[in-house]
Amino acid sequence: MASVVLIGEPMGLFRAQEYGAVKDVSRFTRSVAGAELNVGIGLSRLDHKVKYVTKLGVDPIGEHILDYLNNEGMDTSSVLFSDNHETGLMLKNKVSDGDPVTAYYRRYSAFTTLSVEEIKNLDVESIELLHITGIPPAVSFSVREAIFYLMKKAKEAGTFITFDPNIRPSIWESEKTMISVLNELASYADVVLPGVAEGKILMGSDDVEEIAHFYLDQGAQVVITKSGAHGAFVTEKGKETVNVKGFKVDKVVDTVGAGDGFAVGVIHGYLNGRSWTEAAVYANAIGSLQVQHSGDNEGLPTRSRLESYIANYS
Ligand code: KDG
Repeated sequence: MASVVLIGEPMGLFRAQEYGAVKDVSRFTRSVAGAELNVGIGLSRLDHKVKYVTKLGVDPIGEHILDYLNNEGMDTSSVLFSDNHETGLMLKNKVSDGDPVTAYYRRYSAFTTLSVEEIKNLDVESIELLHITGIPPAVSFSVREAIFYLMKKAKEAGTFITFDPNIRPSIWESEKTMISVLNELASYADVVLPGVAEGKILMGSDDVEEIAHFYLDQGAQVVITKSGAHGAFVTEKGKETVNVKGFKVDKVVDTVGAGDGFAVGVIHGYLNGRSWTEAAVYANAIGSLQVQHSGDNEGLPTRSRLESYIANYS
């Protein structure tokens, strides 16, 4: 049985093989993307039992994604299929510095048609952890409803919930809605994982203490705030904030997926009974491994790779 359930939209990812704007690129490499999928892959590589819930189109991209998930050892028994909507796509440019630009082809994707009815029987009561991010509630009203339904059901059952706001302003109908939905979803979570820049948008401050106390006051037990090169700030209810330093890397190849790697580390720490500051060390380590790769999940380590990376880091 799965110990972690994730729900999200996977996409076929086409990564540019040449520098420049995507419109000018002629060579791409195909892989897979999706924030929750990345977290699921990361946890599976660390030997956790993961169920990934999604809805795919019956098309070559959807088939490729399903094979990919199965090869990564994830439980795909709750993956659904749409007969008349396609799997989403994403293009990403190649950069020598800074964040890549992404172009989405996902507006009427198969995943956007997922409904409460289709996930009603999903077991979130007897699992150890439900991980939710802020991307699915942006893609359609029916998915938004399904995410609220699952979070409420998990909360009532006492299932541990981690939440990464993962803000994607370009796919929300308005910034106001994005802020109110994401902050409401965060109020169901035991752990909230905002970035400093996300805090600025979601609650109007980039001050780590203010961000943390906003979510603690809403009900979280711990807030772990990501601050890029400064690492992570761990604020547990009733305790002082602790800064857990980041891992320096020689060359950042691509920042996409680093936040997902970070979530993998936090969840891995929790499932292994570690303290939140120890979990943040895993999180920083995995985030730093992921930014050294151009794919969205290719840098996520196995358990032995993670342990040796941390042990040999100086
Ligand atoms: O966090 C990485 C994700 O952003 C990427 O894999 C694609 O899910 C994705 C999205 O919607 O941006």
